[in-house]
Amino acid sequence: MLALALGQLAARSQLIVAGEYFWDTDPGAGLATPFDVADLASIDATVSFSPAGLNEGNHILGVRTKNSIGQWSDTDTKTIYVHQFTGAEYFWNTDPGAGNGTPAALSTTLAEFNGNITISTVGVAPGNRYLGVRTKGKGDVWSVPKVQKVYVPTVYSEGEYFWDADPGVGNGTSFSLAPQIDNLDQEVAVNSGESSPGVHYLFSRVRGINGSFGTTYKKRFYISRNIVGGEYFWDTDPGAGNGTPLGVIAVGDSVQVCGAVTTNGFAPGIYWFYVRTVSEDGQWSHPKGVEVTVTESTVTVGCTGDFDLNGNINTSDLLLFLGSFGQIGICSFDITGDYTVNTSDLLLFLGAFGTTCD
Ligand SMILES: [Ca+2]
Ligand SMILES: [Ca+2]
Repeated sequence: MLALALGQLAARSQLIVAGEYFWDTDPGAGLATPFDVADLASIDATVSFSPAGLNEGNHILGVRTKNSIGQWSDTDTKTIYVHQFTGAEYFWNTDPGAGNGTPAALSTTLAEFNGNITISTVGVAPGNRYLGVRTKGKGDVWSVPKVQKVYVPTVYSEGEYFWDADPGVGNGTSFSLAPQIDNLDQEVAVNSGESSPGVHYLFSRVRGINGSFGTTYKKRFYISRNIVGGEYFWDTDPGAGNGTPLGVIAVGDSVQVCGAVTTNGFAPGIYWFYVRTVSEDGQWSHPKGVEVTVTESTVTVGCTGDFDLNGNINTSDLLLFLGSFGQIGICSFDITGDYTVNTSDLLLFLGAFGTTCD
């Protein structure tokens, strides 16, 4: 479409109520192609004139207006070069030569070409790129390409990850992403596979369509061990696995340990008591020690069933025992060593009832 400002036609004092235009040949006042005008004393607007049907080349455009008392203005004429477009093409970055670009469908074949053409970025690396467009006119002559810088955004669509050791770019475990531009916001499921317990590093990197993998990101993970046992020793480390075993009730990140440790036979003084645990994969922890001061004592040491440690197995012990009867997974009041307080413990307790510790 052609658009002209009509300010120059506002030469009448009367209200303008109509307008018309023609190309090349004047059909006579009132017989040309009408256009809408505002009912005003002057025209200061932009009106579009269709060049449909015109051949490429110079054409004369005639325009006139009519006032409220039916008088037509003088005809204003203007010579305009009308293009006829017969094709268009585009290219990225490097001009392959006229006629060798990617063909583009034209939305118009007429006049000033300002229509839309669809440009594909398939195969174009993200970043600032040069897009060249040219059109073909009368006689299939190509125009000089119009080249402009275009930012092709990164559209992330895939990535890869690996644990600990980089297998090389493109050799990680791949994952797909919903296409997203510039900023990523998506959760990705990661398989820890056969990773052994302990510290591991998870690496990941992503790439956009037509792009290469970018920065590799690193994240530290700790895959926990299950503790399955433990041992203790006094003062001198006999070596991992050579201590006195601990009774472990439950396995996991932490454990409950049963059993009593005696200092019977120790001379008064300061000792160090150490404990360490072992995990399911056979890894021993570093021993952890506490200082223990052993003093002379006349306190009677309890025996089986003497829960209140007073040297006698009697009703007060029975009451304590019954308070935990039926419980599972505890150390106290369990006599049989199965960490459960039940009838079998009761029978052993009753067998000792009324006796005195040696
Ligand atoms: Ca007692
Ligand atoms: Ca028991």
